[in-house]
Amino acid sequence: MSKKGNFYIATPIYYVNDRPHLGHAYTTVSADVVARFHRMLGENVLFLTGTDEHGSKVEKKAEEVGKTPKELCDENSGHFQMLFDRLSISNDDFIRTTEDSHKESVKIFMSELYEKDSFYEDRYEGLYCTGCERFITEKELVEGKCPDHKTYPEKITEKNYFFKLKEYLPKVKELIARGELQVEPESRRKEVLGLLDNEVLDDFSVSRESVKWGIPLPFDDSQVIYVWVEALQFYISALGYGRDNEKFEQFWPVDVHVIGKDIIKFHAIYWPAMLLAAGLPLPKKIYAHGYFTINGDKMSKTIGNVIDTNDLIDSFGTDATRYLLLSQFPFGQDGDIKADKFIEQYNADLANGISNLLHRTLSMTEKYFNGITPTMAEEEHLSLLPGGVEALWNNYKNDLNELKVEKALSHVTMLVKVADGYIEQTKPWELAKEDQEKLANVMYTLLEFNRHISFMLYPFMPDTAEKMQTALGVQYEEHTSFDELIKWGTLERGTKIKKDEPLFMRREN
Ligand code: ME8
Repeated sequence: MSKKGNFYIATPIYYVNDRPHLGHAYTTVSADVVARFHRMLGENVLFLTGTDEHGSKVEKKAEEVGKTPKELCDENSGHFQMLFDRLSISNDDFIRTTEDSHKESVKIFMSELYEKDSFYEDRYEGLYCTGCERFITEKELVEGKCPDHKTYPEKITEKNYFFKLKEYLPKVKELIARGELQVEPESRRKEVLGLLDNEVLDDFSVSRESVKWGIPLPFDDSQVIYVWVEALQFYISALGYGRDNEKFEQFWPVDVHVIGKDIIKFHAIYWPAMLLAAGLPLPKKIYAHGYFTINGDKMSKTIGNVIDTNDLIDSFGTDATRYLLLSQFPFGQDGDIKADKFIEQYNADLANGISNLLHRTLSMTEKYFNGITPTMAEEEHLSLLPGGVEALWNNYKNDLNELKVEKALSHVTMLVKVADGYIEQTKPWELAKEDQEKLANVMYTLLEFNRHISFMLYPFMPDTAEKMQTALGVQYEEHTSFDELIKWGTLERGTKIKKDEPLFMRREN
């Protein structure tokens, strides 16, 4: 494929105080879809994820379970990496903030801000929620507790260095309002602009005196860098910031940060302000997706409805897990994961849908044309698909460019339905008795439908897409351009198909 420019996408780096959960899988699979789509467009993609390993949350958990922080980090970071492998995440690198290279870049960045006079020293007295890894105000508390973690915050009095956030807020606001720094979806942009309008944000502390598990401040080693301040810098330390600027020059600014809505303030306000202070370009886009519930309830250990992603993969396989996760509700909104309907949906969309369509198509090609893709005499007029596949591809492409992940996936389901309807309408088994030429057109059209489905599926279900292409005898050449690949009628006539086991077998409840 010809390279058309760079595309850098990153997920948050996840805390290692525990093993990964479904929320981490959701964000990472979604970002993987976008990364794979951009590779399909022929772009030079850099896709990063990783683990956020310092701070009091990890320090405390390690103490609780009788391990050193590093032991806990190694163990849980390993669980993240294993899970992402099992989910076919195509990340180009996996960054751990305990790596020396990250520490080195962070020290360089912090020294830079120090030299630019962006910090000042002060004593701080306040409430700290370890679960959130942030200071929390009295106003935010519900019955004295953090509303998210249902725990009492700690009262902290210590010497800290502060970042002059307020100096940069007008500029951040202006850039977001002008759309130069895109914050999406619109509801999140409004939320961020609201925060900036109400002037509720104060300078924030960039260091902690009482925490030991972290990176020391380069200009005062009695303090470690506040975990959020350090974690955000992963997006540039991973590019070799300050160490080897070649990759940094090539990929910064990031094209999109894909995050959950819980951490929008850090990404859309604090991070841009820190970059402005350092004189660096800002991210092009920050996209915050919604939070999900499971069968209508908040996913929680107390309710006992926590779904282990590994169990889902054991039971449905990698690609079906990816499909089930992404097809539930519009990306960007809050939604419900209807786990009690997984089997029903798996049977309807995957076993009876995608898998059955391919299997029927291949069986009929074997039966009527000895397994050879027939020559099409004339192009079929597809009344079921106004505008043809071209229009569908345009919508698919626009949706993925706008990160409407679930909407792009719905075009694939739609195309399967169109193809099923086409079989019912044309009845190949009747044509086989009376009209060979028409039968050849119909079978070619069906095979070509399956080829398009396979390519549309690729970002979502890469292994299934590959199996479909092997079955159809399609060679996916590196040099094939996206425009070529989405054209109608490029399936080669005379190709031998390879019918194998169905892609997805029906499952009993
Ligand atoms: O915040 N629904 O890490 P974290 C959807 N280390 N997504 C969810 C979710 C849910 N119910 N629960 C979690 C951190 N997520 C920091 C980030 S980045 C420089 C540092 C996802 O382990 C979502 O992406 O708490 C959310 O933003 C992320 O997990 C939080 O992961």
